[in-house]
Amino acid sequence: MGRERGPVRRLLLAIAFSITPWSASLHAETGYELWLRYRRVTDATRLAEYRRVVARVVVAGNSPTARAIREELTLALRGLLDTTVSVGATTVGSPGLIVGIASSPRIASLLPARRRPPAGRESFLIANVKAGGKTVIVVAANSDVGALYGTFALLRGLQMQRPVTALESSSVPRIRRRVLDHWDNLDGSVERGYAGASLWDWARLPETLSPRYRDYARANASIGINGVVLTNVNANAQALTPEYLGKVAALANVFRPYGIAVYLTARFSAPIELGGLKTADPLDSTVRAWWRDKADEIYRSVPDFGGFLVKANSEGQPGPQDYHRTHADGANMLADAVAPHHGVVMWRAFVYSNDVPSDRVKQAYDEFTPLDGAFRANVLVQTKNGPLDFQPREPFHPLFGALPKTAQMLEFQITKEYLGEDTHLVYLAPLFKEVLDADTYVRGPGSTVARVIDGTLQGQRETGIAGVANVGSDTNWTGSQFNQANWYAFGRLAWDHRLTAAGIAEEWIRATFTNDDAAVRTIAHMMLVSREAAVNYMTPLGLAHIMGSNHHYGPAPWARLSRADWSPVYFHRADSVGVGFDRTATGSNAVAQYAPHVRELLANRATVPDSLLLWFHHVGWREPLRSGRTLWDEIGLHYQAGVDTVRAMRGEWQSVRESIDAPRFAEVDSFLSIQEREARWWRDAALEYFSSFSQLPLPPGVEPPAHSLEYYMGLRCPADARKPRCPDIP
Ligand code: GCW
Repeated sequence: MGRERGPVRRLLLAIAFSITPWSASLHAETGYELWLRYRRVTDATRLAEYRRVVARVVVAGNSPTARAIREELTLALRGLLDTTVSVGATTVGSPGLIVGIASSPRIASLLPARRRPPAGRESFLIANVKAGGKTVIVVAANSDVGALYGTFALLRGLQMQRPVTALESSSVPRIRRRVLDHWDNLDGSVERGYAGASLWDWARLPETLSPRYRDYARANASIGINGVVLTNVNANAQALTPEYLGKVAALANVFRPYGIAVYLTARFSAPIELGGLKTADPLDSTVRAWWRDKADEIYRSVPDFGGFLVKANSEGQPGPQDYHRTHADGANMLADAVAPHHGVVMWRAFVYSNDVPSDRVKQAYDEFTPLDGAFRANVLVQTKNGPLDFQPREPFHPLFGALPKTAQMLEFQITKEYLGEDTHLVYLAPLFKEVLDADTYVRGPGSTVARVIDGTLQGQRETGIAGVANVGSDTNWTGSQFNQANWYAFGRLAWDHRLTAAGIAEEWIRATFTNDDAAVRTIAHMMLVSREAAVNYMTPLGLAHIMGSNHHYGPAPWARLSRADWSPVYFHRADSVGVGFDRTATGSNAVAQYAPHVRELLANRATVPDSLLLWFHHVGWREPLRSGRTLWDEIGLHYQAGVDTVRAMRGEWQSVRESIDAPRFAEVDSFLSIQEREARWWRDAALEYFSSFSQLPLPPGVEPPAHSLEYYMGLRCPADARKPRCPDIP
């Protein structure tokens, strides 16, 4: 019977769906639409106001970008205003919204003389003016792509249901290259990707262009991302063959109207692998000629190609050091190849070697500071936010500010390799902000990482920021609904690092989920506490790198690997006395890499923040911290606080049920229950392990671990790169 019920039920469902009004089926809430969801404005007064003002829209011009703006406005206004709005290159009657180039006669005649968009190709102005006694919203820019950014800013205002008078703004990006780095392999897999296979369907390109390519470009443009590295930094030279370059060109053509340039990773040994040369020595003239020819070939198919991203002499990747040359020699060779075409080279500083008997977190600084001033003007040294590897919390990387004569890019990881991958709700804007706002003190107080990166501190003209993408072919793009917020937050902060984590969360929630004020407040609260919760249940008080090996999922503070500096035990250094890595002068002296003020702050037990304590100090289990409680008690209470926060988040999510559509509500709800279970797993495994050193009882308020240390050590997570899970964690 059960067998017969299935098809009958499916048939009934099919009938039910076929009679569902088109608008409802169009609005099935999968998360696919991201923050470009454009639902009808819920505030009746506002809806009436918008309908009154924005009845007719003119977007001048016929460039592909102008057409993209018209398409976006047609879609968005139909959804938001729930009525048909005429959107055209011209209009009969006077428009209520006009988008175009500020210097065009039509827009210039509307704008008062003083009101112009700020200088720059990407900047824009949104102004309300009166024409014929009626309000007209003008989106003015210096280029079509600026007009596109202005349009998305306007739509953001409408999605937030701001009064028309509050839509006025003007904006200019603070960082020039705002790039997503895809760690996508040519076989469709994504390194550290938790959202399904790669978006790029190489086998079907260039002929078949998935509609997702355009939706991906729209999403990026809406938050100001203007560059995409298509391929993994663990690079495959095949991406540079004529066959693949044709595919790359097809993607570039889709992205171009949205202001997005493509970049590729360059495998340093490509001249050998593809060109049949005997060497890839960057000072060898045949090698240099090979790269020049390759660059010329790329630019013939992709005239606005952005340039190369390179991981060299790191984790087994080939590089200039194979030929006893420096990173600067390698980067400059590629920079010379792309310079005639105005391309750049983004050269990663994520390097460490097993042969160097030094603290791993010191190696990038040691290798790169002697090269300051040696890089070409079109090289950006791309440095991860912290000196280790995208941990839940790290101090800022000491290279920021330490290369005054070098353009430096900041690399964040949007994909949550170390932060619960797809399921855990961890909003990363607080992490991004913590780094951007960190003060390097290299030119006195106020020398923030953000000012190093935006070029204002040390006078850099080339500026950039990269985020390792969390996007894949899952319907919801990012593996979970809330991971979308991290893509969004990265883009918004790349455009303007002064925005706040709370402000960005609010925008995202209103566009993505609901405009109900109480629900917005609750969800924003969940998001804003989530990163500290993850730090607490994974690596509190400056602990780092104690996760499971390879898949990097779940706790394994006991692990010892073939390389010392891959091993959790190397990083936490627990013993019978205490725990933590002494990076002061009595230890590895990594603190010496920071400017004097920061160095002293971190080296001194009295001034180092608790949040970085065990990163810089080996602290006795019984030593009192600021709170007056012992280190051991604080460790226990922090782990417990992490679990408690996740529990509270589950309750908060329940309280917004009425405001959220059923499918997305249920998905988030189920992921939060996974997160709570795994937060307990982290807490219990870590406390069992560390108590084997401290030999101390857990303080009151900390729940006793559910299982023995042996139990946690014996768990084997399936090492499925996409979703390692330990299903039998209680
Ligand atoms: O965090 C580590 C990852 C590697 C990655 C590497 C890097 C692309 O575990 O998967 O390789 O960083 O940033 O190069």
